Amino acid sequence: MSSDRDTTARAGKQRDLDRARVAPDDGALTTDQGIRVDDTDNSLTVGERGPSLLEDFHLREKITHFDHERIPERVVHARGSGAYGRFRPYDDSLAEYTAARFLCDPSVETEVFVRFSTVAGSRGSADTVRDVRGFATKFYTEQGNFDLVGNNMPVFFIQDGIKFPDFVHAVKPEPHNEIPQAQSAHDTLWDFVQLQPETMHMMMWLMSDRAVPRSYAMMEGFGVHTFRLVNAAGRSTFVKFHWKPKLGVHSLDWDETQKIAGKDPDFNRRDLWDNIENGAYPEFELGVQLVPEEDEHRFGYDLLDPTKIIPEEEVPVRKVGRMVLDRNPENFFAETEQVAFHIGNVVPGIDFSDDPLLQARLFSYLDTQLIRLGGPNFPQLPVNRPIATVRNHHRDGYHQTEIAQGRAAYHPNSLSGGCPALAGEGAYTHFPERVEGRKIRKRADSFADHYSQATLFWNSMADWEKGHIVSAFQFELGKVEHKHIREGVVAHLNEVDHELAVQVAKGIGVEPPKATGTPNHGRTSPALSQANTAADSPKGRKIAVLAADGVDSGVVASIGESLVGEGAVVEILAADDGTVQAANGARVEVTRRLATVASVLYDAVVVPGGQECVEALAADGDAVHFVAEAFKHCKPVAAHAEGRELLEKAGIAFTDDDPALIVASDASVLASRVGVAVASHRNWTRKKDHIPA
Ligand code: HDE
Repeated sequence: MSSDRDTTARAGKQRDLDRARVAPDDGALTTDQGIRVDDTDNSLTVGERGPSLLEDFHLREKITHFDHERIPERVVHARGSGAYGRFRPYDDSLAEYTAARFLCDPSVETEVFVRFSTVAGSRGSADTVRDVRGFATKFYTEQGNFDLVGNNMPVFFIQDGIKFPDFVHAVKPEPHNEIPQAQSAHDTLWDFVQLQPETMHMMMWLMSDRAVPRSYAMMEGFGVHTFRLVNAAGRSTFVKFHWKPKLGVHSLDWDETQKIAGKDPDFNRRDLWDNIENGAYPEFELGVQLVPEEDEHRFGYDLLDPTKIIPEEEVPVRKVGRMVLDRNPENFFAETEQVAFHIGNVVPGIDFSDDPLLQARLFSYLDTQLIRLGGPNFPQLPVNRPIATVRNHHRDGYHQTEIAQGRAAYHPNSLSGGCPALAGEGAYTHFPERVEGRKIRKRADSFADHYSQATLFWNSMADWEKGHIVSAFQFELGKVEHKHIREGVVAHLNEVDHELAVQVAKGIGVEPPKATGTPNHGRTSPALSQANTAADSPKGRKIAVLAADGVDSGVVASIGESLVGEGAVVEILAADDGTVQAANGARVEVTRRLATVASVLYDAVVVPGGQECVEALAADGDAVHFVAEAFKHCKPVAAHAEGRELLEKAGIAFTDDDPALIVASDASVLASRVGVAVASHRNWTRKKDHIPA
């Protein structure tokens, strides 16, 4: 392994970005033409109270630039957050399957830019809405840019890209009144669903906890479609791409998500930013499911159908490398907004399949950037520029920033010595797939099964996950005004699972189906359940410690000592900013005023002992609510000594079978139990319905 090369590769993209970085300096203010300006607060007017003059070039330029600051937001995935990072394969084992060097040379570290997003909402919408999350990665490889433009769910709503405008029109705010923002709970989406049963598998995912991730660092990513890996000898293997988060897959409580949308609409964005600033870097492993060409038809579903997964139990996910996100962008607009992903950006060794959704995407991504970024030169933008050298005869166009020298902008030429010459070695070669057939408009018969994998998903859920899914369907359909739409969806659910349909129907005033639809096949895929995910690290978690005068500072110290080193954040919350006086006379620094935060912004709450402190907290409605609400959202709630009294005041009943309800009189025991509980995320089976929201 060559460390010199690592440093060069690592520095490659960041060094390239340096060319565009403009640091603030202490020179004088100027216009865009470099004219020095001594007054930017007063327009040029006739006398003190007279009209403004058109000749005021500084006023005109300043206002004009401002008037043109906005560009169209993305038509989908408008709200997003980005970060830079690096990827390295574990070993060279993929060399047998692909010529893509960044996937099989462990001495190469490839820089990446990742943008996470929601799909339906506008650029300013809240982060924690029920929605799919985009997970798009740009690898700046030595062979050119490779974009893996995935989602946090492994299937999609439709099978053919020609339906995409219909689907997006249905899920976006309704056209007559532009309501609701960033919500799927409305008539047009569910109307589309009930008329288009190919959506059913994806709707199961969308109604599950996957649609409300706790953190971008705690969700899986999927390339969705079947792609191809092609090796140096030209042999193709089908592949599905996966991102597996090191922290496991964890989600928010639905009631909590709605409250966060008001308390901190930037919740996931802030989490990503803060964790990177704190050094708690999000980490993902890249996984692949490989299917030899000759096995294409051995599954009971079509590998080209994007509403199907290959269950991990059927073809294991092989982990081939690791990605770490370790650097925040410096300018949101320049980087996160202007980044342009394109599923067609592939490097030698990676190719497409004939999935009709994928094929339509190959058109859409380049097309959309032309309107969004205003012309064909967006690949020159700093965040989009490859580190591989670009040489071609493309010329001119809006926002051209390069000065292409020479006379010959055509091929072949003799005036530039024939340059750029056609690549010999290392050129991209399309896989010579053999295809033949008649031109027709017809969905393949092999795409006809819309229910059995929806059933597989349902069967694989833990009881608490099933409960959340039923509640989600009831919530969403409960907002649908047209009864026939509610009925239509229930009829489809009856084909997924009878019990599911009956439970949903009961909550939404629809007659439960009497007869079972398609019988449940009983198969499961345990990998689909979040109950089986990793839950062993408190990294990136936020723990609230409530405090008032008289607090036991030993508990505050123990919690900090045991968790901060593990990458968690501990915050001391009190009625006012400043300090509180501990029982031993020490001053304890307050991180935030209680009134500026809420329990929904934390993963766990700790109530230290100290009689005076606990009495003060018990008299403070905000503190009592904080504890009750954390308990309701199934979070670890911990009390030291007298702290228990606050929990009782909050209506919490103590049971022995709740590992996330912690009472201890020894501060270090308390701290270590909080650490374990917060790593385990939530006790989703807790009985808490009696606690008011
Ligand atoms: Fe996209 N999608 N999409 N999509 N998509 C866009 O491209 C489109 C689909 C995904 O952070 C747009 O630059 C069509 C599946 C992500 O900048 C647009 C179809 C998956 C992002 C577009 C799909 C995705 C986009 C809007 C059906 C998961 C955000 C802005 C044929 C595998 C990328 C843009 C970012 C963005 C079209 C379906 C993921 C309009 C036509 C399936 C993560 O080009």
